[in-house]
Amino acid sequence: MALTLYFHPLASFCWKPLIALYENATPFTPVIVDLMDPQSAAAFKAVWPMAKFPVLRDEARGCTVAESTVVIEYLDAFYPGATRLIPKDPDAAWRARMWDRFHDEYLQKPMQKIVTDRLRPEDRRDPLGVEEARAQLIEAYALLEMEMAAKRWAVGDEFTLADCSAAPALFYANTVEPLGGRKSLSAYLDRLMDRASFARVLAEAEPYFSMFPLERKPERVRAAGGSG
Ligand SMILES: N[C@@H](CCC(=O)N[C@@H](CS)C(=O)NCC(=O)O)C(=O)O
Repeated sequence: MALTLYFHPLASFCWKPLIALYENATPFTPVIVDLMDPQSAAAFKAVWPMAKFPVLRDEARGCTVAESTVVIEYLDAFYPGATRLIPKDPDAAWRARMWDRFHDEYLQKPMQKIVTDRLRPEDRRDPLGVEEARAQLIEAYALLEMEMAAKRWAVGDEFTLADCSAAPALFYANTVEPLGGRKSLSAYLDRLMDRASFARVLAEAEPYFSMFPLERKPERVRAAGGSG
């Protein structure tokens, strides 16, 4: 098989390309990287010395593709399927890229800050940084609640790159800082969880949820409640 994805099933950034691959039933070989295992970590570093996942290796084209957004751009360009993750329409394309950046910068990163702070030794934690990260999430929720009031997907009617990034970002953000009564955003998260590609990612990640370092573990429960 030409494509290999290096990833970990619990790692939020890795869910982005997994969703993209499942959307288009693109064949690939999954390689789970365990950074705690010296052999697995060394093998991964030989592919990508930064040792950050996800990373896609395309043997057929001789390319190593890092960064979750770029992996999706690459798949859309060289292994396109029925779901065009980067829309053909230039106006929809910049919107997809803008919301992808928004989800990564203002949801994923603050969520990651809150989670990784818990992995630090207790006397080296960063309470102010965590407080700022929570404030950032709440600010992003407020904007997205307005944005999603009239939209099905992040850019409108079509599922795109921006939804691949929203899914893990919102799912984990909701675990560390619940969406609360934000109806449009909760309904959007429910739609994402109902999407077959993301439902598969969640089902495959579920056995690892107990490894999540916060007391409140991720759960596959509807954010808005009911049938949505
Ligand atoms: N900007 C990168 C972020 C990748 C990233 O932070 N990956 C995390 C997992 S979600 C990782 O590799 N963590 C392992 C580590 O930092 O040692 C992307 O979009 O791919």
